[in-house]
Amino acid sequence: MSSNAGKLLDDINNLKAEIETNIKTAKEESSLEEIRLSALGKKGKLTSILKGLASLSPEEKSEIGKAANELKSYVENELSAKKESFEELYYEKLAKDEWYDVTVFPPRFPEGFLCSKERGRIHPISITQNRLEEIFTSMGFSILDGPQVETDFHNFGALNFTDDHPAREMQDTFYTEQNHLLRTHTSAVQARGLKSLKPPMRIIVPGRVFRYEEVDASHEHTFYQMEGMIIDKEVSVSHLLFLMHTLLDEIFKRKVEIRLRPGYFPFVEPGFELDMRCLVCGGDGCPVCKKTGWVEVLPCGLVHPNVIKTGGLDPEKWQGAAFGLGLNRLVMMEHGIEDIRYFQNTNMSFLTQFN
Ligand code: FA5
Repeated sequence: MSSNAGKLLDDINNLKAEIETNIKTAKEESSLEEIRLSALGKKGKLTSILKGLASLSPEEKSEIGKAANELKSYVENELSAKKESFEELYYEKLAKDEWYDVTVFPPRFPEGFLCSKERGRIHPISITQNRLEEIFTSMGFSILDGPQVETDFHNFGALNFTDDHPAREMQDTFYTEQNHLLRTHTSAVQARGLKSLKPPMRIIVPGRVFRYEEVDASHEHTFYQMEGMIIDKEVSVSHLLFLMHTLLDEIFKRKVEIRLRPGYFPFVEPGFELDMRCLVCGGDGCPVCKKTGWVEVLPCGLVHPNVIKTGGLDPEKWQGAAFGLGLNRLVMMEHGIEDIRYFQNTNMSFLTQFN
């Protein structure tokens, strides 16, 4: 190797040692880019070393070129490893500085956190939902969950809705750009339960649902329901009535006036609407019951054979009953709450009344 080539090789090795030290002693992530540019950038040190290539033989050029390429990939690897270690340090520091124990009262937040010192409360809808979960699990029901962003199939198709059913239209349903939708009812989890569990089965599905609604004293765009479904060899309307009476008796602990009337839902046959005498006005008429004295809270029915079939079961062998409780409205009846909008308006003087 000529002395010129030897010198270039030495320069490359010296540059490598220099970069190594610079990376090791770097104090912050932003200096890594400076190190890269000063070594490998267009006007960097490697470029000026490689200007000496012109005077070398083709064999020497290829040898020095190889060493330069090795240096480049070595530097890139070292820089990205150092970058990762900076990120790790950043998150370790964040976890240490911003850690606090949420179970300690009064809360001790890191400096700079703006937070009320008041103890948190359970939302009135959660209180009633928890009680209902206890009641139904004590009767052998499992609690199921499902996605809030659903497919058309689970929300409508599997529930025997025809393609032109009005509920699919934009007035009622929020659609995403990818053609998914925000589930409009907890019945969307019926098909998931039928597919994933073995009959006989008893399930409840508490959860949040969404509708493109005009909001008023008894209608929200985002509200809570609790689905109930039983699948067994022989299921009748009396099973359904027993479940609904148990539910209402346990929540209200007194006789409440109800009425059952025919109701149409494509996924049940026969279908019913269960209304409660409005407990906000005692039945005299108010904005919650729209001056009728009655509030729709608990539609229900016997599961349609098509739904059982789509769920993968033989409707000749299996029958079902289902209900879809409107949780917000039930809680309104329970506490005499005169406007559904209180539940979501984060008004502490409302929210702190319940526990
Ligand atoms: C349903 O959603 C059916 N999936 C219920 C069902 C399940 C029927 C199983 C049969 C078998 P509906 O649209 O009526 O039905 O809603 C059920 C309940 O949710 C209503 O009775 C009411 O209490 C409540 N609800 C409906 N829309 C709203 C709203 N915009 N705001 C608050 N509560 C509502």
